[in-house]
Amino acid sequence: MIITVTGTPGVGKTTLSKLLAERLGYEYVSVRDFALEKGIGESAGDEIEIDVDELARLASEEFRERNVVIDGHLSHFIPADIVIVLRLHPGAVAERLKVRGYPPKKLAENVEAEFVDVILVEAVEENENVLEVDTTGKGPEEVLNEVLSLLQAGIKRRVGIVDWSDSYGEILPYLMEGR
Ligand code: DAT
Repeated sequence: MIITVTGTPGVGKTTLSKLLAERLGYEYVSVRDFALEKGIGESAGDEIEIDVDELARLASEEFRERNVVIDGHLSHFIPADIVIVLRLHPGAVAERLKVRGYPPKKLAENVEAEFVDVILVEAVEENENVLEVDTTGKGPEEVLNEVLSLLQAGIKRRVGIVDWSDSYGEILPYLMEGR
């Protein structure tokens, strides 16, 4: 079983993926580490650029017979049994990325991406089985329990559960600062 955990940077993918892998007894895999190990990631400053077609091909080959939770904002390009898309209010994304020291332009790009559902849209284009989970105001254990309940109930698709349009006024200063 391959479960991928995706979402905008800062939404809590790594935190959830590790908890979920531990609870299910699955292996935890980071897309970044996998890509570097396989030589399909190219360094671009502090980030890496990954060839997503190669990522999908090599990950399918590698994890076909294994139980894994794969963490990364490109993980939804990997063929999976279930894709979990974590969502977080864009204002909260901005706060987390500020704490992480993101420069204004990169921060604004990611806040805007969360605002307009970029990763959710990509995920539903790639896979039927997408579970969207709103993490706003929820601690890691609460998010974990929500995901476990959905998996245990056998729910394979749940999308369209958030609407960030009301947050525009709040995120506008970040967008302006990143121009
Ligand atoms: P990502 O992997 O999506 O970039 P992360 O797991 O590294 O995100 O989390 C980003 C920061 O937010 C990190 O300091 C841990 C914190 N965090 C993660 N999940 C959280 C939650 N549900 N509630 C509060 N803080 C959380």
